[in-house]
Amino acid sequence: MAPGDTTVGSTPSSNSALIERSAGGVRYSLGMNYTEASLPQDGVFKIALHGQKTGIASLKINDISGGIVVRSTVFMGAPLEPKSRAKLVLDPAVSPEQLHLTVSLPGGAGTLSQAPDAVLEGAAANDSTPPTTAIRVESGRLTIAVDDIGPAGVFRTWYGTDRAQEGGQVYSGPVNLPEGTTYVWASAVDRAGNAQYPPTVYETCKLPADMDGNGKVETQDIELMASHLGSRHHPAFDLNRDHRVDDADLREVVAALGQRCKPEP
Ligand SMILES: [Ca+2]
Ligand SMILES: [Ca+2]
Repeated sequence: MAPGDTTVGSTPSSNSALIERSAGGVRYSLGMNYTEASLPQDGVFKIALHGQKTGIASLKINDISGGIVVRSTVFMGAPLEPKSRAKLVLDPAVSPEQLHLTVSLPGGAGTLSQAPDAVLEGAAANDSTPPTTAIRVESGRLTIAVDDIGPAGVFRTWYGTDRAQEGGQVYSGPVNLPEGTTYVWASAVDRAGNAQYPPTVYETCKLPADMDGNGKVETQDIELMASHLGSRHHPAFDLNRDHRVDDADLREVVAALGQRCKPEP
């Protein structure tokens, strides 16, 4: 997957990165949407993200002067996996546009070099308000309206039809939904890395065991549940709401096998 060519995404309910706390003078914060490093504008700093699990991680570098953020350099969606690394060398002699985040892929599968997706200054660098989305579905056609609050500007809008909100696609204009779609989520992220969470949800029926949102409970929903057994903090899969995803939740999907959505009047 090449940077800037990301076609699959997921909601930022968790961060796949852990920062290496090696550089003095840098204040780190590992947020839900992005990992942030705030630093004074002097000296050379090396920043490393350590992949904790498969997912995407965004990195925001804040240049601090007089206690305020004067510039943010934002790298969106570096693909990380367990044991992969993303590294960045910050040098005051190098302009932010020339910086590169180098992502080393696990198993010696090479590296990706990612240029910044945004270099923001002033009010845009201090934008901390995520955009909001509104979903409209008419005759199976999806339209997403994005309301961008704050000066940074929208970076990307995602949508998906799975209840787990993991199988996202980039939204670039009205699109026909797969036949039988009864569940749609949408989320947008701005150029400062602020992502809407939780996403906006549109559903035409209540069928929680329909994990892939296609309106029917089938074996593929059992398979989806089975692949998430043992995961925590996953409300879509925790059907009996006991804060665990285990055999009890799997049994609920099996018991619902064959059920179909009845569109609400
Ligand atoms: Ca299904
Ligand atoms: Ca459970």
